[in-house]
Amino acid sequence: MAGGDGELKLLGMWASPFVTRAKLALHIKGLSYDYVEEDLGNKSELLLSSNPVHKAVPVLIHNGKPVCESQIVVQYIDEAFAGTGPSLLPADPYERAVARFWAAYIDGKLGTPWQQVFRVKTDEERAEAMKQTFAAVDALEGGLKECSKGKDFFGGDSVGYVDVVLGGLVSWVKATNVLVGAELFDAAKTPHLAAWMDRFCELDAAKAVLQDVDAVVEYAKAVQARAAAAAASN
Ligand SMILES: N[C@@H](CCC(=O)N[C@@H](CS)C(=O)NCC(=O)O)C(=O)O
Repeated sequence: MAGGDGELKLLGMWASPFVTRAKLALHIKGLSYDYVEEDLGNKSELLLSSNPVHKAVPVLIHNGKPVCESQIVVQYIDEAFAGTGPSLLPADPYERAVARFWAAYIDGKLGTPWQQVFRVKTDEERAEAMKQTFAAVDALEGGLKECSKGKDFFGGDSVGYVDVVLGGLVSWVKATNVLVGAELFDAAKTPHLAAWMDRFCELDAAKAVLQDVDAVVEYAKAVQARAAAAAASN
């Protein structure tokens, strides 16, 4: 892997879908980097000083300078290493704007209710969160058609920015299917997204980087159990 453009260090946590985005982008660009696994219950001084605002992973440190927030990290990797590997963001400014729109949609409109599925306390709240999540998946099916123009990926013939942003979530999509008993990217309801996920998982970068789904399922169950125990003791 290339690494000639300075020192790259990624602060991460294995289960984080946001960290997975950064790993995917680095892999697709063919960049080598040092990976530091953080204990989010006992954050390192380096993490706290690199991301004092959010105190969250991922943080990419390039030649000593930290870049925070996964979508910004992916864009930074694409721009700072423009001459290395494939480009992620489209060259055309309008297409770039459309890609950024759908990337923002993924975290805002899809990610927000989806996270709630694991956090809410009642069955009614969970059903409402699932309803909103499925509505966002439906809209994203349209986003895939718009961005891909009928080709394999949001980026067209090859993976692009939105593919990396959504791709980071793939092991959590599969883990959600197991945990909730419903297919998030259902082949009957959202055939393009379902086919996209199968294709994405065949990429070398995905095989190298995506978390083991069973491990994510166990991790999610442990987080839920800790949250339930904390709520019961209050
Ligand atoms: N919007 C952020 C979200 C990052 C995030 O939520 N990271 C989690 C891990 S998945 C984290 O580090 N949380 C800090 C904590 O648990 O204290 C991004 O896209 O990078």
